Amino acid sequence: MKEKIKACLLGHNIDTFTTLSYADVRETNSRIMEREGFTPRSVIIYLLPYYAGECVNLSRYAASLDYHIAISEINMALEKVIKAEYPTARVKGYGDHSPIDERHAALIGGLGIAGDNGLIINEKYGSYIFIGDLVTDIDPELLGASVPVEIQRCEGCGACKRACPTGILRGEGEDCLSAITQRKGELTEGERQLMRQFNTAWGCDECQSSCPHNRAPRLTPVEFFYRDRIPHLTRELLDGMTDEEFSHRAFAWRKRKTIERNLDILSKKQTKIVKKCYFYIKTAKRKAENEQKT
Ligand code: B12
Ligand code: SF4
Ligand code: SF4
Repeated sequence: MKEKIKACLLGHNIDTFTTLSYADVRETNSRIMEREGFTPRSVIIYLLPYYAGECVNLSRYAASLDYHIAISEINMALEKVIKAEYPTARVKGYGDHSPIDERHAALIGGLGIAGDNGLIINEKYGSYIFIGDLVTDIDPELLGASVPVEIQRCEGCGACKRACPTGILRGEGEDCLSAITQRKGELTEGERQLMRQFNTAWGCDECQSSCPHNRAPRLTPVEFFYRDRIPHLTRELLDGMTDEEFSHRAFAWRKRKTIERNLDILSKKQTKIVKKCYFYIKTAKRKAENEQKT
């Protein structure tokens, strides 16, 4: 069965996965499985690399279409493979709102090491990966479940902590800049300034771009992340999106108002730059004219 799972994931260009016994993972929300109505016995956990190039004013993950779409496509394919072998099996796929601690499962599955920035770092793809998982009621032995490995940590070089704009990684700040950009409603002037300073309309990558494990990031082989990619989001692009197109973006879950607010915050920075440029041009012109006169 594990070979079939591997072939299915490789069909989606995913080469990093493992299977674990549910007894070995850390359940963080038992109500999810109660609602599903089956006893979880095993888990498939995989990494989805997403680095597809650099961005201007969006974090790297947010330039691509919403990764939840990719994860649910993959989970559906995995479910098909499992059901073909075990037609009565109960299966449920997740990505984010899982009954288990996904990062912990990826770590004990040996898929990466724990970074001091709170992220999983994979040997091949660095931290530019998402985690997807599928819970089943199949006997873990039948899925070839791995024995959990000891969790490895990064070398603790401190670069992510130094680079963190809000200081939350140093235990100083109140919130993560990524969370600030995703918050609805009014932001404080300090928060708006941070967004301008780090030129982000959605998310934050500072603790990732500063990490030595991401120095030469490998481009994702997953085609999904290149589809309709927007490295530089403008108000024109956003306004031109139909509601259907908008709903596929990573920033859609907070509705249009939030991302519009963020772009407005950044546009104030551009207006400032343009004003500054005009000021310098004017001063230079005046200086030249004065020099000609004398
Ligand atoms: C909510 C959430 C966020 C929140 C809170 C982040 C956090 N660290 O908990 C915000 C919006 C800030 C966020 C930001 C990002 N996220 Co996020 N996020 C999640 C989500 C959906 C749930 C995490 C959670 O709340 N767990 C429950 C809490 C209680 O568990 P915990 O982790 O043990 O919480 C402790 C610590 O995290 C810490 N803590 C709480 N808040 C914060 C905030 C920060 C910044 C830090 C460092 C620590 C911290 O205190 C908690 C109690 O001890 C997970 C998916 C998942 N299921 O894990 C993705 C997930 C962790 N996020 C992911 C990503 C990619 C990001 C960003 C890189 C996106 C971006 N470019 O902006 C940033 C990175 C920020 C960072 N350095 O962690 C990926 C990480 C992949 C990887 N390589 O490990 C995940 C696993 C999603 C996925 N399916 O792949 N995220
Ligand atoms: S920047 Fe250094 S301390 Fe931070 S996650 Fe990367 S290796 Fe670890
Ligand atoms: S995403 Fe940005 S603000 Fe959040 S922990 Fe990383 S560097 Fe700090």
